[in-house]
Amino acid sequence: MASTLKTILFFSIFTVFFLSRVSPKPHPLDSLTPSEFLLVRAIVNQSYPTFTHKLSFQYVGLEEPDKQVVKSWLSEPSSQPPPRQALVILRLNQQTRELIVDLSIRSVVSDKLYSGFGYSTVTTEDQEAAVDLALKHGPFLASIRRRGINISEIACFSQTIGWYGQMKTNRQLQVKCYYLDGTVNSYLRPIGGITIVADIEQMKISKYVDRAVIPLPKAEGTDYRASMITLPFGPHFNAAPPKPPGQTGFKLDGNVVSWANWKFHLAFDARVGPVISLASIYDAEKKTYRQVMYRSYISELFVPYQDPTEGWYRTTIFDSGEYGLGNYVVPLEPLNDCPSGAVFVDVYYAASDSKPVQVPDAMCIFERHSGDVMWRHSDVKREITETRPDISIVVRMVATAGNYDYILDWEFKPSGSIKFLIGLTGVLQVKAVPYTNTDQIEEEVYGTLVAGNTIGVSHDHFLTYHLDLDIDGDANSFVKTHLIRKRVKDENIPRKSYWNVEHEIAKTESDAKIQIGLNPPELLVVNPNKETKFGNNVGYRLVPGSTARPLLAIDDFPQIRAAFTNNNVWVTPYNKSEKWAGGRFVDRSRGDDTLAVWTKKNRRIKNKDIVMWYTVGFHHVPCQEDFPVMPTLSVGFELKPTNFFEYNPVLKTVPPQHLSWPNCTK
Ligand SMILES: *[C@@H]1O[C@H](CO)[C@@H](O)[C@H](O)[C@H]1NC(C)=O
Ligand SMILES: *[C@@H]1O[C@H](CO)[C@@H](O)[C@H](O)[C@H]1NC(C)=O
Ligand SMILES: *[C@@H]1O[C@H](CO)[C@@H](O)[C@H](O)[C@H]1NC(C)=O
Ligand SMILES: [Cu+2]
Repeated sequence: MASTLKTILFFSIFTVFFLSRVSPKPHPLDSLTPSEFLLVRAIVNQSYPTFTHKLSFQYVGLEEPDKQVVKSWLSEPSSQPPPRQALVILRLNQQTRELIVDLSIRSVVSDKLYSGFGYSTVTTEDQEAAVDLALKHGPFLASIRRRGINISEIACFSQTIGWYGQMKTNRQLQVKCYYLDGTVNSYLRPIGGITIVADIEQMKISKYVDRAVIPLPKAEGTDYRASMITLPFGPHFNAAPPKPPGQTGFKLDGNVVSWANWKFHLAFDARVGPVISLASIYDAEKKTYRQVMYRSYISELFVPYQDPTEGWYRTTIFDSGEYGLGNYVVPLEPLNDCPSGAVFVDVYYAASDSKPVQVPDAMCIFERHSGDVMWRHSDVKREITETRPDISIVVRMVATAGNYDYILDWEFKPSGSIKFLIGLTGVLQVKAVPYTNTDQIEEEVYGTLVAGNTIGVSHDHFLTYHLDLDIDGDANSFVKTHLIRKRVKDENIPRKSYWNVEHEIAKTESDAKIQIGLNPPELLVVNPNKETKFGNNVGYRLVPGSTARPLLAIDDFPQIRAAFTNNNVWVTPYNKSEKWAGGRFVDRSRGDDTLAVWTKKNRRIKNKDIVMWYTVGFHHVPCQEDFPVMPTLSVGFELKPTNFFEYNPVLKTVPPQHLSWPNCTK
């Protein structure tokens, strides 16, 4: 991350004068640096020189050290950090290889040919190759002529195609084309009626069908640039008052963020985007930092479209496993994407030649003054009022997955809560139809007519979070607190019923597969070996947000591949290799390496190092307001301390000193 680089630069200039101030030590969980990507490239090239091999780096990321190694380093940070290693997935001479490259001894320490089903994330080059093949394909050019449109105004994008029971699955991508000609919105004028599938290994079009000429949706009304929108329009906003200088409120030491009572490590990965590790919270009573979350990230993002026709049925996307959520990262715009006082960090990922690609201002960290109340009370006579504003720290990244923009927030509150928020905005995936009014529609159209000749196709978003909680240590249990209706037994009491709680400790993985319905049990991760003064096990509770589950048939191919969404919650014993809920090789996968398959072993999870997987799901029926760019739709969930502290951990916070409130009228 650039902040590290800048800091290193700063300190190296001044080292001569301030020898005691050393640059922040590299942390074992830091993302790979630009020089490390280049080193990976050089080391791999020694084994497979590019002039004799056809070689492409599909993924390069940190091979994380074993948890115990990281933890023992943490307990003695002056000791030698574990060796830096990279996990590298190569496409080499039309085969997939998984390498572990040790950067400290500069050699490949493991090199395995992968012979299972599925392929790694597609690269930009793969995607461009598919588009190039389409744009050079004679029949496609003929289709364009047939429609009387201008080839130079066409923008094509490629998409993964899934798996539908075929015995043989080559690396193929489908290509969807759109017309610009008067719009800058590349996703709203689909050229309908055409199916194009490209084989990106054989480098040829493997399927081409032009079924019908369908009217093009109009360019009019698709623009979203302020410069093209007639103002004045809608509500006017005053610029937020600038933050007084020096009020970022948090400290960044290398990639470790400290703020209020929180401390955590921030990293970035091409496949999953932001990775927040080693989140711990200072307990003022115990005068120590206590572990909460070892590692958290979005392990998969599944977006199945609900149009089963020839041109659309393949569109069931796994954004993390097929493309890399981190590969979608975009620079954030100060003040609009992140508020004043935000600190921006740059990130790097590897291109298909393992050269580092820099994305400036890719993540921001800021203190959020939400305007909400953290806690308050007025006494009965209204003589005492104590109130504290809710202030938190947020880490944000935006992933622009082609048409969609996902705003991904990690929010840490002084009360101990961690909130995971997802904001959905951007442009719908739309389909061209002959209709300009719903009263003309007599067939199933699989979505909503959101504009003339334009169906916003119905779909879902399922985000599966990997939440490796380590509450006060590794050995944890998963507890379901059921709320049970009971009858009153005492005949002298006129009340007939009440509810009370029954705790159930999950023994094995099967006990921890949860579908959240009405009145769900409270779901906790506790440390069964640590109690509060009053004898409760210390824990954290999952407060679910949107809990939609898949509506696809369980035996439908996309759902077999996405079986990890069949439950809202799963718990597994910690296993460093089980990182990605959809499996390692998701493109064209067959569902044989998902969370749903791993948990069939029904391993013991009681009083063990465990990982919780939570899927935030929602169904999206598009509406006209989603056109041409949708207003942000927010969903999320929360992890909340539950008997973790002895009492309200923010009782003793003092109200902030309100130096000036420029826009507060009293
Ligand atoms: C790979 O190594 C060969 C020599 O073995 C060298 O000629 C070539 O430039 C190297 N390529 C890269 C990308 O480092
Ligand atoms: C096609 O589009 C290109 C680029 O926008 C433009 O220069 C050209 O004049 C167009 N041709 C026709 C026949 O409209
Ligand atoms: C760890 O995960 C890998 C990949 O799923 C699996 O092959 C291995 O058996 C697992 N180890 C244990 C102890 O479950
Ligand atoms: Cu959507």
